Amino acid sequence: MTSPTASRTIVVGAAQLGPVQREDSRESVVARMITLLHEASSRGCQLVVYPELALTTFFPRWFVDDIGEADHWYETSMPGPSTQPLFDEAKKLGIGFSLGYAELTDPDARGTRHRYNTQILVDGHGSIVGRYHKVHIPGHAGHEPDRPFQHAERYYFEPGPEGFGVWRSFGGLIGMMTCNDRRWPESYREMGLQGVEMILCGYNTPIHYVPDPSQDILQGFHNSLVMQAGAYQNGTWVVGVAKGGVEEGVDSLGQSCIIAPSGQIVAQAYTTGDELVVASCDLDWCKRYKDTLFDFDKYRRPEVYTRITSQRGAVIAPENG
Ligand code: ING
Repeated sequence: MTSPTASRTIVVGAAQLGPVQREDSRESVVARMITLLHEASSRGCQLVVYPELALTTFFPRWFVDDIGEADHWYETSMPGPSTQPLFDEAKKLGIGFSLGYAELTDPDARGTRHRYNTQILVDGHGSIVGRYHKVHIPGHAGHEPDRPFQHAERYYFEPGPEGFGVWRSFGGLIGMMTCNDRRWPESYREMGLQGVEMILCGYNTPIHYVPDPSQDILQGFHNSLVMQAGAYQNGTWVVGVAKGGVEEGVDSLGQSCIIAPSGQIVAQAYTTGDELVVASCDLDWCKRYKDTLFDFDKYRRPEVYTRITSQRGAVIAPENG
């Protein structure tokens, strides 16, 4: 138990990655991640957050008819041969990290292998203390040849069945979400109702949004809007970490940032390449919001929120009779 005066401050590094091209080996990416880890160590970080699908290029931008041809994009063990050096170096430095990757599980009881967009939380001793399977899977499931590039996440990944978790680690309550999850208020609230104090979120976000190009110019605004709102409305830190830059011809958003429970951006990337963004995060700041404005137990009215969990789509209000 920490003394009442000791602050529960975590120095966090958002380890943004620039593009990972199709031919880039996992080993070359892990080497870049270890370079960022060393910088994090020199800047006093206890926790480093890497992007979604950090180890490979964003392969859902292509469609393959036989999904087995995509198996090589997935990890079948974690750590595996290419990621063991990252685990070893982090353990040696006593730094924890969060890592996003494509997971192909072992066969389950029915012999089915599952494909998840996965994120793990590793403590400073090199142990995996949390595993999250992305809940909100955007994009499409079939080949759409007219698109300039695919976003076929619904073909390559199943939605995570477990929902959102919060883990006691780094002296606080740490949650995880991935990319499109950050656009849905339910993601933050599900963790907020578990007392979350810091949410770690990696993302790969193409600037060009094929279904509505008018949104392209707003990608940076929407990125910070949703994470700032989620942080404030749940009294939690949010760490958003991009894989940015032009990856296989697709311009992807950078703007990794660290957001306080007030909703303020306290640190932000200013490149679209490999860049470490560092902030000292006092977890006790969360109480200023959880114990006042957003005292859920005092102010929330779940008895009138029934639509939120009973409906998937909107049921449009009837014409005035
Ligand atoms: N990517 C995108 C995201 O939610 C997207 C999908 C792109 C949505 C552009 C809206 C606009 O940031 C992932 N991987 O979820």
